[in-house]
Amino acid sequence: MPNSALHFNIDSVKARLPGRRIDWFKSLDSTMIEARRDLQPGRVVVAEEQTAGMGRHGRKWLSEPGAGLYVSVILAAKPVPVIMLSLGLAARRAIGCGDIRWPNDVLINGKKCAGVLAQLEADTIIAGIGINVAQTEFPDDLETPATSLLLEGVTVSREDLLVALVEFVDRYTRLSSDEILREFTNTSTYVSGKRVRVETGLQGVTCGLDPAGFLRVREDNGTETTILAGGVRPL
Ligand code: BT5
Repeated sequence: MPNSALHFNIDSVKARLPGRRIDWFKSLDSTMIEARRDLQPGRVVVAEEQTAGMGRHGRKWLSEPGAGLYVSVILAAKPVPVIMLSLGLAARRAIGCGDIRWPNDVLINGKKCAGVLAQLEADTIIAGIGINVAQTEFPDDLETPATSLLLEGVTVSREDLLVALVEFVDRYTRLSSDEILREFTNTSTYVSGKRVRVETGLQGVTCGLDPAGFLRVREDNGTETTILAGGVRPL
């Protein structure tokens, strides 16, 4: 187990985010489940480990104790697709490098080091963000090869990363839709000119975002489709 597991200094995080409600847990099933217990906008739920970490569409998120950042932030509701993009941007900015695979996986050298899940709950959105920080290995049967910041030579404490993440989530979720779409388009190599396969099986070249933040894909026969659900994989 990485040393940082023994020393997560939640007090230093709270001191740097004064006035912010941050609930830290040694172990949770999922920060998404704990967040649902009290949907106070702005509340941050963090766990050292998750025993039932969630991915999208019922998938699982590996949440090794002390090796990653497992966070949920409660947001006042906004249009979901654009919020999804803003959360990917926030995670990438907190990490300080990487590409974003639409809608919001952060990849470093083509490997996934952060994932985002957003759930609508009453009139809020629970934004769940997982960042791989200090893992030294991953199973090889994951959908996309995985990596951690440590494996990629990015050195950052989980405390600094959490403070940056909360600040960037605040900043990006306050931007207008146009600003988010512009920044996402400038940041992600997946927005245009990338040959991809969509989870539905459709294949083509990406050709921009629609005004709601959905990805457009042009098939070889010229048909353009808006991808409303499911991820994309490079071909
Ligand atoms: C995601 O799902 O990428 C969203 C992950 C969100 C995790 C956070 S942690 C805090 C909060 N509380 C939770 O319970 N969840 C959120 P998706 O795109 O469906 O990716 C899941 C897939 O990625 C899995 O099916 C695996 O193949 C792979 N995977 C699982 N754990 C991984 C990890 N730690 N790093 C990289 N890939 C992983």
